[in-house]
Amino acid sequence: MTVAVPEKAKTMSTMFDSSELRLVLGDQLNPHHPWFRVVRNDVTYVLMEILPEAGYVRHHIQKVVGIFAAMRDFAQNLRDSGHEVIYFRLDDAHNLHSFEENCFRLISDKGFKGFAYQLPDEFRVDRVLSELSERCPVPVRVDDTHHFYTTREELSGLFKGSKTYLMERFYRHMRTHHNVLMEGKKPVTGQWNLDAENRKRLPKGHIAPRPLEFDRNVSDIVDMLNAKGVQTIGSIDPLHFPWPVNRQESLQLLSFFVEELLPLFGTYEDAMDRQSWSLYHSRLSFSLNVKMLSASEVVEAAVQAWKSKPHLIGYNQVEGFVRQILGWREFMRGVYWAQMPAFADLNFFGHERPLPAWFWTGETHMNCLKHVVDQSLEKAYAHHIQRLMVVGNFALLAGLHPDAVDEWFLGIYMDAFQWVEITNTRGMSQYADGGLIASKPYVSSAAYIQKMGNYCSGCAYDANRKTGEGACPFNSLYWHFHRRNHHLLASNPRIGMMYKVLEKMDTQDVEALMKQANHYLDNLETL
Ligand code: FAD
Ligand code: DLZ
Ligand code: SF4
Repeated sequence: MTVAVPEKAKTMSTMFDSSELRLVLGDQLNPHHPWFRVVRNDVTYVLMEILPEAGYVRHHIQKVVGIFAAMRDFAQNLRDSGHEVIYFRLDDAHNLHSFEENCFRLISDKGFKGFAYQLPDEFRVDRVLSELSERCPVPVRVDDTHHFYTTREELSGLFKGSKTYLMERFYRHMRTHHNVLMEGKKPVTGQWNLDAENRKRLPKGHIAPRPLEFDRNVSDIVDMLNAKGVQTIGSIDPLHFPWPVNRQESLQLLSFFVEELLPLFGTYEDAMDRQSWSLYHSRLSFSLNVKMLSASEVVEAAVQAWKSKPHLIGYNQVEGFVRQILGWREFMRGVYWAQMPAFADLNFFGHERPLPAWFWTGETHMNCLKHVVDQSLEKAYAHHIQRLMVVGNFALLAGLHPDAVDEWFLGIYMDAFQWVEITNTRGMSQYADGGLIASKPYVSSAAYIQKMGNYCSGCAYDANRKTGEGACPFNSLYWHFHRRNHHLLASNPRIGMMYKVLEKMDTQDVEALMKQANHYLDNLETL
C-alpha cells in the first residue's frame, strides 16, 4: 500500500536528506578522499563545468576535454556508489557559470544547511572560494584534499621567512620524515642524490617503449566545446582520446610505468629524442594533478617495484623518480603558497618581448623548437628537459616576457595548474624570481641540446657555428644573455667562470656575437 506523503513533509525530508552541499573541483577527483568513505543521505556533491575555468587562459583542447571527461566519469562513479550528485554541464541551460552563483542557488532552492569545499591548489580559486565563504548564507567548512605529503599548514612552517629555498634540503627532510628509501637515519646506499648518473643521451638505434595511450571517444565533449565557442589551442582526435580519465586508467598507466619505464627512467631522464616523445617519462602528471592518484601511492609503487626487482631497477632509477614527486613536486607547492600572489609579477631581468607567433604554430626553422612546439600542440605534453632546456631556455635567452611565457605554459600542457606551472616556469625556468628556486639560470648554448638529443642533425641551423650564415641562434643569444645581465649575475659564484671566459674573449669576437644575437632578437618571428 502506498501512503500519500503530505507536501510539507516531503519538503522537510528533502531538507534533511540534503543538508550539506559539498563542492568538488575539477582537479579534486580523488575517490579515496575521506568525504566519500560512507554514503550519507544528508550530503549532496556538486561538480560544475563553467566557462571562467575553461577560459582563464587559452587551454589546450585535450586539457579541457580531459578534465571534463574525468569530472563526468567521477560524478558517475559517485552516483553508482550511492552518493547524491548534482552535475552542471557547460551547456546546461540552468548553469550560471560561477562556483558561487551555482552553489548559492542550490542552497536557496534545495535548502542546504551547510556548505563544504576542499582547499583548492590555486591561489585564484582559493580567493574565489574564500569570498564565497564570506557571503555564504549557511555555515562553511573547509577540508584538506589529503592528496599531498604535506598539508598547507606544514608547508607554511617549512617555508616561512626564507629568502631562498633549497630543494635538496627540503628533499632530505621529506625522505627522512616520510621514511622513503631510508635505512634508519641514512639514505639507502648512503647517497641522497644520484643525479650525476642520470644524464645519458639515448644510444643510437635505442627505441624507447611505445607510450601507453587510451582510446576514448570524447566527441560529445568536443562538440559541446565547439558549440559553446570555447577558445582552445592544439589538436585532438575526438575518437581516440589518449589520456587516462579515471582512477582505473591512471592505475594502468602507473603499472605500465613501473614495469616498462622505471628500469631506465633515471638513466635517460635528461635525454631528448626525435623518435620518442615521452621516452622513459611516466606521463602521470595529469593523473596526479587532478588527484586520480595520490603522491604517496605513486612513490610507493616505484619503491615496491625497485624492492621486488633490484636486478632490473637500479637505485639511481627509483631515487631519480622519487625525487621528482617527493622532492620537486611538494617543494614547488611550498614555494607557491609562501610566495603568492607577489610571485606572479616577478620579472628579475625586466624581460619585455612578446612570444613569436610560431609558439602557436611550430613554424620555425629551429628544429629543436619546431619539434617540441609541434609535439606540445599535438600531444599536450612535453617532458621536463624539452620544457626546460628547449622552450624555457630559448624564452630566457630571447628575453620573452615572463607573463607571456607563463600564459603559454599554463595553457598548453595537460598537467598545467598554476601552483606547479608558475613555480616551474617563472621560477625554475625563467629565473624571474632572481634565484629563489634555482641557484643559477637554466640557459645553454646549442652544445647542450646537441649533446642530449638528436634535434640538431637535420636543422636548418648549424649547432657548431656561433656567427655567420646559419649559425645556431642559441649560441650567440647565450653570450648576449650573459653580457647584458652582467650586473645581475656576475656575483653569482656558479656563473663567475662564464664571465671569466667572456673577459678573455677577443673583443672582435664578442662584437660579432652581439651583432649576430641582435640580428636574431630583431627577427624572432622568422627564426
Ligand atoms: P616524469 O618525468 O615521469 O616525472 C614524474 C612526476 O614527477 C611528474 O608526473 C610530476 O608530478 C613530478 N615532477 C617532475 N618534475 C617536476 C617539477 N619540476 N615540478 C613539479 N613536479 C615535478 N609539471 C606539472 O605538473 N605541471 C606544469 O604545469 C608544469 N609546468 C612546467 C613548466 C616548465 C617550464 C618546466 C621546466 C617544468 C614544468 N613542470 C610541470 C614539471 C615537469 O616538467 C612535469 O611535471 C613533467 O614533465 C610531467 O611529465 P611526466 O609525468 O612524464 O613526468
Ligand atoms: C582547468 C579546469 C577547467 C578547464 N575547467 C574546470 C571547470 O569547468 N570546473 C572545475 O571545477 N574545474 C575546472 N578546471 C580545474 C580548475 O581550474 C581547478 O579546479 C583549479 O585549478 C583549482 O585549483
Ligand atoms: Fe636547436 Fe640550434 Fe640544434 Fe637547430 S642547431 S636544433 S636551433 S640547438
